[in-house]
Amino acid sequence: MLTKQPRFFVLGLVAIGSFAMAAGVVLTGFSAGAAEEFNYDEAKVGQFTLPDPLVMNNGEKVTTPEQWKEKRRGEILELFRTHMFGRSPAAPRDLSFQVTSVDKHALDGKAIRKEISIWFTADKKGPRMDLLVYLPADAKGPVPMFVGLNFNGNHAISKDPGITLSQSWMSNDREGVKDNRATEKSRGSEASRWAVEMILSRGYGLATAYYGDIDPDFDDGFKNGVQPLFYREGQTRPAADEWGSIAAWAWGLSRAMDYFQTDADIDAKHVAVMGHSRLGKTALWAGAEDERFGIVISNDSGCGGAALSRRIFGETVNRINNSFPHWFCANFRKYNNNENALPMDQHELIALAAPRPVYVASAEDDTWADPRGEFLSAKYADPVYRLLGTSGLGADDMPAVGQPIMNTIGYHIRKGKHDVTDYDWKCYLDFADKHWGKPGTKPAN
Ligand code: GTR
Repeated sequence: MLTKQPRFFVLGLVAIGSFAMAAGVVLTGFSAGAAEEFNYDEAKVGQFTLPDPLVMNNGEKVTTPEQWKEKRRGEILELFRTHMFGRSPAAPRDLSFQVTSVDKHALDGKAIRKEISIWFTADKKGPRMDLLVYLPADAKGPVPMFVGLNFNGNHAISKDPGITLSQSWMSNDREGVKDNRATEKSRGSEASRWAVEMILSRGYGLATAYYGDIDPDFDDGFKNGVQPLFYREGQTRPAADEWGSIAAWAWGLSRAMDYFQTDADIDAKHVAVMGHSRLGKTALWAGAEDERFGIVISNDSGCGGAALSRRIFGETVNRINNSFPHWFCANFRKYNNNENALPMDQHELIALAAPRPVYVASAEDDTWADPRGEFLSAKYADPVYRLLGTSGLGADDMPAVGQPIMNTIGYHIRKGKHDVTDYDWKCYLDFADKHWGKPGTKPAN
């Protein structure tokens, strides 16, 4: 048993694998002087000691599922709130939903498409999140779902001309965006990352919203986005332990879940939350904060997501806090070039999904996200999953490229770059089928 090995959390050097590649491609465009902000050399990873998820803050060992559920899980959640993502408010009392469109013959009759506006305040002043929902047209009952935020607006996930073009602020470097607003040219620009027809043909629904609806992704001192809706009198920005943008995006996913619970066409007990990259970090945090998500999926989430911070490989804490000062809470900056002082590490973020199925996916060429660090997080979450009576990850070594592991913790590394591909989606669908049973059949467990 891993938990009985005193040296378990002391990790040594790991061999230079196929993941250590030349930094050139990834680093293009990075500013001069950034040389110490990242590392691609396994030899420099050295030794580090991970916090043990099964030891309480007071040093007591966690030996029963009850201790995990009643004490330790809450402790770890608080560590991530205080030191990394920041604390988010509870669901607003005056949340409201308005179904703005329904088309029962979308995608050549294959789908029902709905659009729902979600307001966070009673007076319906912005910001507002627009949710796009696709359901298989032939569904016999409430549909299990995948939900995730998108980067370019709902209209970008498919060429479907019936999706309302987003009106929200968008970065001009996104395809088809002019003067910070989407144009018709951006329709379908993110379609390769959303296997809409595959998902529907497997009997699942898909829901998505534009992440910028919740909090535009730039550092404006938290003047826009949802944070100001919750400021105390006189407050002008979140306190050092209050929500940054990732926590806000995750909070938005929970508001989508609030909606699912009101929609009889949706099986809200079977909703998998999925996200890519910064939105993969977001999916992990959403799954940690909100146990209504039945499966949690991280696609290439890297630093601040699935990758262990203490490996200091690829993107580092210092680098991410400097590039994206608004993503995490201000307290996280204390750990810039100081990863070993973190009272937690990312394997414990994976463990916060326990005992629910969780899937971590990496890509071979995505060294910036540290595939090995992502795998090791999954591996070192395993003792928590085992304590809770599940099969955990059930693997000590990284699998070969294209050989997914599908236990209660799933993991794969596929060939290719930082992206979401049909291969990734096929694995997520297989994983959901395995744990929930194929839609329309009796659940497997
Ligand atoms: C990168 C960032 C990563 C990842 C990625 C993305 O610039 O360094 O942490 O989040 O963006 O979201 O695409």
